[in-house]
Amino acid sequence: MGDNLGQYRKLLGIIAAAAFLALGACGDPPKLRVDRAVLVLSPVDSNPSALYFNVHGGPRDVRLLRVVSPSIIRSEMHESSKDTKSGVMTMTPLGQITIPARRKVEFKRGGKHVMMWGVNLRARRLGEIETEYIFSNGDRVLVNAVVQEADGTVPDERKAL
Ligand SMILES: [Cu+2]
Repeated sequence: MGDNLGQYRKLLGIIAAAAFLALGACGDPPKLRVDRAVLVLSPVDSNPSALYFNVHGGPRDVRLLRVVSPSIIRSEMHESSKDTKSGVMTMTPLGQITIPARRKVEFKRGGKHVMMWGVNLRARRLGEIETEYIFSNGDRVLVNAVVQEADGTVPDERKAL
């Protein structure tokens, strides 16, 4: 009887440990993060380039305040939309963008994007640019974005090296 009780207790211990591990795996809170960042260079140097990326929401709703980089002069968040009557694409500057908890917000061609002015030679040569996403909860997410020409090829300056 004593032996049985001991084994029963041991079994309970194993079940409790397994349940704890399972909770740990499922209970991880979602992490606010950014991926698939690509900066598409403007064919004309004086015109802004466009940054596209995905933001994955964390455990709570937050707002994306702005996106900065040490390799540019300035940036603005925009939304592209098509005028239903004329069919002409227009861009509107956006203020803060809500990133709902556990949801993905895509910045993509024909939609939301970040315009960047004055992309420096270093970023063009590296084919990569450091971008920082600043959120209303104080989170700052650093991501290296790929730098591409408008046709998807590597930047010209890189070829020239
Ligand atoms: Cu724009």
